[in-house]
Amino acid sequence: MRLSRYFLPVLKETPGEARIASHRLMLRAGMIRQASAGIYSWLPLGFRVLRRIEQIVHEEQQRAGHIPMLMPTVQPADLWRESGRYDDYGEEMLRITDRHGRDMLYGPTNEELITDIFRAHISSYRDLPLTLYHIQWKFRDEVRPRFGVMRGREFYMKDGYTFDLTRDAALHAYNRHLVSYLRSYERMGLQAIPMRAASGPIGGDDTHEFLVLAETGESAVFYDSAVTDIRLGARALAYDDAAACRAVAEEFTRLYARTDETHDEAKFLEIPEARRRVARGIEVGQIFYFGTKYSEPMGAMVVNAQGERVPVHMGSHGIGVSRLVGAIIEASHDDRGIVWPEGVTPFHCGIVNLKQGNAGADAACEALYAALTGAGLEPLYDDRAERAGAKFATMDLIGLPWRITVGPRGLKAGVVELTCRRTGESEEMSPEAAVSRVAGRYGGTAGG
Ligand code: P5A
Repeated sequence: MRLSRYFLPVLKETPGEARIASHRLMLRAGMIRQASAGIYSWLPLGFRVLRRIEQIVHEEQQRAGHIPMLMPTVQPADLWRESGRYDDYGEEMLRITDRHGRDMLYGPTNEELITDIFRAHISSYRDLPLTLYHIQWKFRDEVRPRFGVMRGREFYMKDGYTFDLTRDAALHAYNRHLVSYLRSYERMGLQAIPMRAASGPIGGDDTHEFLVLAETGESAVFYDSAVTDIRLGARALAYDDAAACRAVAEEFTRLYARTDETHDEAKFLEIPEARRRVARGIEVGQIFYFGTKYSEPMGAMVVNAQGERVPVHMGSHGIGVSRLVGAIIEASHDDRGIVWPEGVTPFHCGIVNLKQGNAGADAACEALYAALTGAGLEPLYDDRAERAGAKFATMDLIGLPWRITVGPRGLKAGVVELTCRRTGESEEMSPEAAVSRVAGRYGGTAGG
């Protein structure tokens, strides 16, 4: 993409309404624009990051064997009357009446709708286990929408629903989700710690939230600092193997880590004092096992091997896709702007032409652009007739991991400058070396 033809409305001034870094930076970098309280348009740069996060979530869900689909945003109230949640959900639910006077709602979540689909089509244990998921906009009329996309009213969520014959099988599905979520967050350059939590309006007793540690997080968390040393890394994951999934889940949930809703001071005090941590975190996902809470009242039954009709065991599992954009920035920025992890960056590399209009510099930038594109990367070329300082400030603000700077003086010596956004370190090298260095950083993930 050439910046002269792109739509990147960066703001010079820091917007007054933004109280945390991620909100400020998303507005300044021209990623989002508020349409109404807690409701945002995703401008091109923000949309690119949202799509990359969504893509990682799709890939990891499908790697775990989960099946993508798409349900609507607007749902009939009658389904929610069957589960009993139409009244229980309260004022957070946006209720709508259509022209025929029918009660509808903008979905805050989809347990009822998926249970209705299940009961219409599945009646035998032979069709289990089944995990269906979608990534779709949700609406919750939060009392205090704030911090930009972090606590929105309209927000983008991946929500998956599991159907199993027994509690044990449903717990395998729970653990499988736990593992696939850990892997997704790691690919986004984030550490999200699973913490025992409360289930709220979704229900059930078994639930974990995934928290990214950040001072600006809305949740108070209590944990053993040793949990922050555990990583999945590149290990092979056998998603169909219940024992293997359980082992990974236990490894990550064995140590004390809880939100304030389930905090137990006596247990906390058993942690060696030097490892006790009280901090704040951003909730980027939550998994639930709630058994037959929806299947029983809604009649989602299967016939088991003994010929009996039994309610199916269910769980639901969510990732806050739009919130993650803010959470990643909260975890990765400096005074100059965003520092994107390579896994989610909107463009793989920036190209800065120090002397636009200089034939040699222009040609070298064009050649770099072609070579990077040819290597499967998406560069952003700042080809505007701006001074160098302004170009650097924009690149730093939007946070691309790598920048190649091209100027007539370097070109005379046959070199360009490659700069790492995170460390600020620069190195001179030939244009070919810069391209292969950047391409090497992205390995198999380019274009993803
Ligand atoms: C699980 C999937 C559920 O709704 N039903 C379907 C279950 N869980 S949840 O914890 O309530 O939401 C899942 C994730 O969505 C994000 N989230 C939000 N993001 C932005 N703004 C909001 N107002 C908001 N509310 C929830 C969180 O990341 C949460 O973990």
